[in-house]
Amino acid sequence: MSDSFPGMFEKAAEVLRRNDMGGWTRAAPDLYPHQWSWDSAFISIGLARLDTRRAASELTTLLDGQWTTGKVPHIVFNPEAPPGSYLLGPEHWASASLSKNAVGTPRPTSALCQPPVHAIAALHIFEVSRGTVDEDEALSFLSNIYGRLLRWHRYLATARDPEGSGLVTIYHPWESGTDNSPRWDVALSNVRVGEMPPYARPDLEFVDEPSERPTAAEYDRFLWLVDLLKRARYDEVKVYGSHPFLVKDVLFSAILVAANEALLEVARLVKASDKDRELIGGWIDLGHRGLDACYDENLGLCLDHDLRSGEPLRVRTIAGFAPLISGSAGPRRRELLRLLYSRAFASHDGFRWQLPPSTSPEEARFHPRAYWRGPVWPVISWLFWRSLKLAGEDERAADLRRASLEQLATGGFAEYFEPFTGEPLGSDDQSWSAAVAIDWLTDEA
Ligand code: 9WN
Repeated sequence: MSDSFPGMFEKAAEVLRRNDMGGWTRAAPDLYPHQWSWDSAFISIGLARLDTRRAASELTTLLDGQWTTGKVPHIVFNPEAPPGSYLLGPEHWASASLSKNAVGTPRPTSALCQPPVHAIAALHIFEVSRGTVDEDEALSFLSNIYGRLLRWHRYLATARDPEGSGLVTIYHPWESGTDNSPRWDVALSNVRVGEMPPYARPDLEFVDEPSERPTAAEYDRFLWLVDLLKRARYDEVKVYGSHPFLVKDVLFSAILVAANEALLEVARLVKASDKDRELIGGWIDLGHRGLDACYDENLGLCLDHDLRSGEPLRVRTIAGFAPLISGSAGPRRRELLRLLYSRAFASHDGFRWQLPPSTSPEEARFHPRAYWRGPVWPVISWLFWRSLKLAGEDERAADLRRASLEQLATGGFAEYFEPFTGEPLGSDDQSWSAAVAIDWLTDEA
């Protein structure tokens, strides 16, 4: 265990224990009282260091909510959460009554999805158990979960990429996991909001200032997009034909490539068929090509594409470094790293730590406190750290890990951090922040 951050491991483990709902973990104590998809994947990465069996159940309880199409819903609801504690509860989504593809039991789900970190997490759980008494059990966990992960990735490769571009289409900024990023501003501005009943904002009760959360105009659009998906009864083909927000998301797509690399290794470990392995290998190649096609020479970044307007979404955010996450950067890797560590990103004057901000501080739409518009997210730092390590950039990876741990030691396990002051923002005791701290602390040992 790391000696440099005394007591931190225990504190992080305590956060996960307090947020443990018995087999699954709420994303945060008040602001997010349910099980979120990519949160759970990160949480299981941290849990693996505490208890591999419990880490495995984090993923399997989430996958119990998987739709028959293979989609893994972005929220699996907590039946015990007080009614109205989160704006869009299960009754609003009405997933099982609107779609025959949704599972209604044991816990209802939302109808969107989030970036597929799950195969990375499943492989991690196995790797942590390697050489211990739990190894056989972890291998049988992998064998059991493999089919579900394959179906999930197949859903993304087909329903979410009918063009065969290697890039995933999202229907809502919530699917990106970077909800309020300026990445979505232009595409959202083309969404005309229709009649909607008035609604309350429980999320604003759990943060210090409204500026830490999306604005009313943004929330109207978020809710309107959900209304439209409901009207289409969550039918993918109908949505693809009529939905006003259809965007190729490069960060989601890059995480899928990294997850497919992990899935390929899982396929090898569980002795899956050659056919399966070829299929996964094909998805990886296509993903690399898709990301390569989104590279913008002028900005030196990868750009999301709005399928409705046919235009790239030109704004400098963390998503632009997608090829680093997927390992698709090839000869551009050095350039991307130079930009990541330039004043336009992690080495901006006055930043407390050299960590990647969600939006470039040189963008007009940068805001150091606003949701996904500037602050630093520890889980995003973890994704970069993992990619740096895989690419053999050991020194940079070590620096990033240390800076992140200092940030968490100073501000606690907050949801996100102001990049200049290091002030913790959003929710306290966010599960995934505690989980990546645990992984970082154990990694040094
Ligand atoms: C909507 C739970 C989730 C994260 C997302 C983050 C935020 C939800 C919200 O919280 O999104 O899904 O209500 O703002 O943006 O990445 O998974 O932690």
